[in-house]
Amino acid sequence: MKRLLLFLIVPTLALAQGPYRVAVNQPARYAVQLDGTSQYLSKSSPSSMDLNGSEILSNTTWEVNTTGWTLAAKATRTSDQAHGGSYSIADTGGTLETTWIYQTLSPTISGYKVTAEAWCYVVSAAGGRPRLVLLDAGSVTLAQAYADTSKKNQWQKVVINYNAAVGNAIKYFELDFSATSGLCYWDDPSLTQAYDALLLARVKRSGTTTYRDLLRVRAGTLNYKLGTGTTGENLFVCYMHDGTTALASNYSAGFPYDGQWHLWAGQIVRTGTTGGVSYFDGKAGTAVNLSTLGKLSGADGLLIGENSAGILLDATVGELLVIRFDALPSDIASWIAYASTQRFIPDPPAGGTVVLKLLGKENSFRDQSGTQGILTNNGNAQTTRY
Ligand SMILES: [Ca+2]
Repeated sequence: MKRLLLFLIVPTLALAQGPYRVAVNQPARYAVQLDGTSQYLSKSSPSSMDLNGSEILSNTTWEVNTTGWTLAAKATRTSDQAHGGSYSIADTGGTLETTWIYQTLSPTISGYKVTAEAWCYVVSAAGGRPRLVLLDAGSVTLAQAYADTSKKNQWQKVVINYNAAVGNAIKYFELDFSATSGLCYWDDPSLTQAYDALLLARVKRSGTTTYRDLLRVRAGTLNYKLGTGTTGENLFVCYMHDGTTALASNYSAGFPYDGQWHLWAGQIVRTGTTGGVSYFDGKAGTAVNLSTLGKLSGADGLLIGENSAGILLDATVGELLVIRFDALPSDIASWIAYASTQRFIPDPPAGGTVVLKLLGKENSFRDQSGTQGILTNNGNAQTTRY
């Protein structure tokens, strides 16, 4: 009789829960416990965490020649200055037609988002500014960005993030310097795809509130912190770094170090002005502008729970995912809210490609190539099943 009752009760309970659980604070199935003193996970050469595609431009160093580029009369290859290597291109101010340096893109670039950038060294500028510009086949300006002429005699990065999926095709990548007079140098131009990205982590933490890095990809490209040590110790920060500029997207309502499981998410969209958003248990923080963020590629090492300076995280880490998209779905906030109520982080939304997946069970990760690479378990961190 007891057995019969169980048969009756168990399915009834399951049905009562419905197809979707609505509770937050769902535990991870497995999790890695990091003690904050000796334990972290690492991999020296993740096969790919790249949130940019390969370089589209040719001959981006000008170390040997200027092949592939059209230089107007006032643009000259020189070894007087260089951002990378020994050579750059000097540009003296003048009319547009006398100062441009451009590369014609073949095929034209369309159907996805791009990051365009170049390094500029301003010596002097009167009546104008050095400019990076993307043009269509009719030489109509699609997007442009200027060097800051108040920053003299130093290299600065000029960045454009442009959505060629909804805008016109890019035909020309151009640097110029319309001014009455002046001198600047250009070096290391770049044009790459700019993937959107979504980071998700199921983590619980209690006790200390000092900020610690959850995920760091060395070479300063992608950084995911728990809290911040500067303005309150209780923030969740999705912190992105392109090697030059750091931009933080804060969820500042106060992260409770309450020993409960919480789902944290951060989105990276570089086009537009509201692309950086952090989420805590499905609730969105204030959006920030990431449009000046340059390339996020260049990963040469992966750290989970360590900041590369030996500062370690004290937390229990369940799932950790980084998903990239050609374009993040517009309804991503509702998907994150849904994910925050699930026992396991659900499959990525349509169009997403998982570039990092940490499973606490295996201390392993899966990258975008589908191969699974075992992380080095420093300090013998223990895995727990919940
Ligand atoms: Ca160079």
